[in-house]
Amino acid sequence: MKIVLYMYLAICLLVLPCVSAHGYLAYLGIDDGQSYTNYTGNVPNADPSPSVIRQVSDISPVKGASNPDLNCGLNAQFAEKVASANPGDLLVFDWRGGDNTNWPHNTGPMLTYMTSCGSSDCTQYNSSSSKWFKIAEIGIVTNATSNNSPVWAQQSVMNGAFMNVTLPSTLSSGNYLIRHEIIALHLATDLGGAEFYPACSQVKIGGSQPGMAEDSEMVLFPGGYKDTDPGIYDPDVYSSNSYTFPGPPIAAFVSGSASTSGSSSSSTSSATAPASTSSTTGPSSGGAQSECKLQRRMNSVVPASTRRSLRRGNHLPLRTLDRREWHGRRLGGLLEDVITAFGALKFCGFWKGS
Ligand SMILES: [Cu+2]
Repeated sequence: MKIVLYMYLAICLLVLPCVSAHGYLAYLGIDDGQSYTNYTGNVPNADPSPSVIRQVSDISPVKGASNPDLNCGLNAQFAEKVASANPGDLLVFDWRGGDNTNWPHNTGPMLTYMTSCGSSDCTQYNSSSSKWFKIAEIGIVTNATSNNSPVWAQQSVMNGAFMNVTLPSTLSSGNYLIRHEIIALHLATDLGGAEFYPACSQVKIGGSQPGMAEDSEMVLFPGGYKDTDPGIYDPDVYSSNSYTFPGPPIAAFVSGSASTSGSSSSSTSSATAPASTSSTTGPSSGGAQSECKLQRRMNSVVPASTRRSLRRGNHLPLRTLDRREWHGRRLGGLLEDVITAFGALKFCGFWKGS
């Protein structure tokens, strides 16, 4: 067993792809029902092109709930551009692994927050003391593709799906950062093991609606989470089908808007409303989770260049998944620890010297 581990480690360190066990937000799409605009994010640490997505310095996760990088990702930089969107538009988040393959993790929730940039256009807005409100969250779902067994929604992202979130239909106009976050919990059985992947996008919301979060519904990042939160330090993550989301509740005005958009879908967009409703997560997930949708079949307005194949038949029940992947997870966790330790020893010098 140890021999296998060392061999795997050696191969891993020599052949860099194992670095891609993390990832980043590669694209943000905005679908208004008539047209689809796809914004490209910058590969972490690459020479940046103008984007609406704030570039991070590495595909690695943010570790620790009090880490300043919990705000917008590792060493996040201001982005040059601002996306235009309107209340009720569909946000389409396309997460990728570092080598541009599928997102590598399948355990843990996905959450979406927003904060106002005030009167500025967000391109120079420092959000470290800005208050964020939650507009969506999704965790364990039960649906037809999982044979009605509980499964993390993140599994579908690993399988190649986009993550869809509808902008609240009463969201007041103005300049906002959208903070979409994946929390990977495969190491969360240890305190501090959770991996945070926040990504911030700069948008300008049109219209003239009144919807805003209450002050009591808003949090700072860092500040909104604690390492000991049950949804962050989760010893039962492999044995339980229940999950407690970290952070504040979804702002009340959002769910108010959800029922409004349901009854007036014809006035918003006949193209997206049925599509997003049909991909909801089934009877057990009402309310808040219905705001947060996975795009399981390709929307016809998504350009062919951005379409990614959805692998079918890969939606295993949670417990089956646990058994099959437990060893892989333990190995992966150990590998991360070892690689981190090697990094601390300035591995390259160590390697050459030996
Ligand atoms: Cu990772």
